[in-house]
Amino acid sequence: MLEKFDRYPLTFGPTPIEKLDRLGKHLGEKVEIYAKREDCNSGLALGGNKLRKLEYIIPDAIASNADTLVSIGGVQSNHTRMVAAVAAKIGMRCVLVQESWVPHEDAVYDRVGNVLLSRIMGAEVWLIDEGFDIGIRRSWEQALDEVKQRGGRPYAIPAGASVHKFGGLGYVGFAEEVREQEKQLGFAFDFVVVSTVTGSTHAGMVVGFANDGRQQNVIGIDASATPSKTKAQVLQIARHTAKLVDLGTEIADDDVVLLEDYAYPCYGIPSEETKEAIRLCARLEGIITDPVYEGKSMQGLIDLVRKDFFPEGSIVLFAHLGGAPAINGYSCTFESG
Ligand code: 5PA
Repeated sequence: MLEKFDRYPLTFGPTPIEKLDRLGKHLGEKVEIYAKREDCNSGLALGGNKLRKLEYIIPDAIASNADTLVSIGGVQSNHTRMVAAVAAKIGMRCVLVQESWVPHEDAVYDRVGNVLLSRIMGAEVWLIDEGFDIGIRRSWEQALDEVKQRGGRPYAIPAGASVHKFGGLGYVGFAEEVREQEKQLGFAFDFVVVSTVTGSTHAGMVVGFANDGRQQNVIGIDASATPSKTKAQVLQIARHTAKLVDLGTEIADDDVVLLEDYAYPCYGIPSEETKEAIRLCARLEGIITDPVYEGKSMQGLIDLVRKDFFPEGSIVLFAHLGGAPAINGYSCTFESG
């Protein structure tokens, strides 16, 4: 579905799929659990889901003759870290607007983890005191204006690379890759569990899996705590992306399955249950999930298995999208492990 689009390679290639045997056993062997390791997808600054998206965006940035990538996220945004890494890799400058999306407690929250890595990679980091919102932000538009005023040529990448015209393509590719891997594995996954905030990861999967009618088996776990806005954005990106790739069928409202029960108390703050899920996955599998995104989708996966949401014998694929560097901003949360 993606042959006609330019792609700038930023990842190692297809990401590994591995079985989470001990987690599956711990949960009573009712389902088989696998993880697709998008968190191990690249040598660029610890990798993660944004690189699949950026692979289809960077050719447009280069063609536009830009010299500066300008993007936005929270203080511990993984996305802005990935934009900083890509800017370094392709030889562009990088300006990052990092807003106070999370009411955090750690004293070093704005010094460690993702923001630390972005600074090391040479990005200009603007810390802005504004709250969480996945939409287009004034601070980002101001950064774009400022780059122009300085004589630079900015290229705009929205939050999570999501509402960019090509933002949904990368995760269409994920679905195609899973289909290929299923042929080698000799079975198909019944469900895919994915963490959803700005929406293009989930939206791309919906379009990619719609190709064989499995779009409603993509189970989005909302981590934004603003689920109606997030769901609307997933739908909008999925519909736009479906047209781009000539899917040939319409995306219906109920093709986007977004579960709202795990984002509490708010974006970026883990509940007790999220922390338990992070510990359980780490202690049974040695896999690190973070308090903002994958900790919540892992919590959702565990709870859904316990609640028998998945029919007995289902084969479930957990999309591990990365995000571990942010855990450095949560040292108080885990000071006793
Ligand atoms: C993010 C997003 P979407 O934004 O495409 O819905 O992806 C959700 C998601 N897992 C899931 C990880 C590790 C993520 O980083 N991160 C954002 C960021 O600024 O880092 C866009 C919010």
